[in-house]
Amino acid sequence: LVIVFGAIASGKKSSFKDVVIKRCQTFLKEHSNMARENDCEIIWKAFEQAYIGRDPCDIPPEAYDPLINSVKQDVVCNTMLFWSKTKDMVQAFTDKRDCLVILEGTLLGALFDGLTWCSKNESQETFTTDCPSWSYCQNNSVRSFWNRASSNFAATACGNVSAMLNGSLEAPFSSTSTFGSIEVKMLDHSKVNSLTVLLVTKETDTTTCDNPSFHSLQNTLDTKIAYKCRKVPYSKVEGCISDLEIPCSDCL
Ligand code: JS2
Repeated sequence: LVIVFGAIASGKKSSFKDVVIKRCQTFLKEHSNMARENDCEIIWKAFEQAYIGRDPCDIPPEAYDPLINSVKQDVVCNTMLFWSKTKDMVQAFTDKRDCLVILEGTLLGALFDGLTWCSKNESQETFTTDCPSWSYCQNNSVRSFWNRASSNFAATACGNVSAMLNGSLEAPFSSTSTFGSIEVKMLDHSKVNSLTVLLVTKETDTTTCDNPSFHSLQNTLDTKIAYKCRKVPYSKVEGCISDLEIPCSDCL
């Protein structure tokens, strides 16, 4: 029974590890210029050391520093896109275009997007179920990863960056969101010239660039970084998701 259990347990762990390693190998195949500087096994070991054998509510973001340092990816200035409450649309839009890159479109983000993981004290196992939920505790393994990865993504941003926000919400910007509480604050004015809010609005939406929540965004943003905002019709973004022939410049 122990052998069988061991096989199932190791199968469970290797199935999670297999998913991550497979994503890593696929990404490096699709971005062959990165293959020389990135080793999937080294990246996996740097990731696993952050949470294995630890209380799943005692994983601070800095536990992932070795992982951040193990992934080598040059950023392309003027392409970085942040987002909030627009995940599905943003991922659909950026999935097939390289003019705008989101965190989940980088090697680090692509490896763990949509996954759940944790361990526990004294264990060598990775669990993918019964892990603390996002809001159960501040320093859980998944939330600390996205906070640390988001902080790093914003800190490396350069040139003119954008943020796709949801014009169907009464307050498209929230200072407690990952975008508002981490990424806006990490933008470095010595590298970033401007932040443009792309406010995606449906015909029935009444939210505009004068929305009060954007005052909070501007108060959070470094005053040396130019702030811009413009409305983008949802129908336009949708059109560009379905027709890849439309150039980026005509989409936003
Ligand atoms: C991705 C996940 C998961 O700018 C964006 C991204 O860079 C992201 O890292 O942080 C920003 C979005 O977070 P925010 O502002 O809190 O928006 P949201 O829609 O309320 O939350 C989306 C979840 C963000 C963190 N996150 N990001 N892929 O699998 C994933 N899981 C979580 N929890």
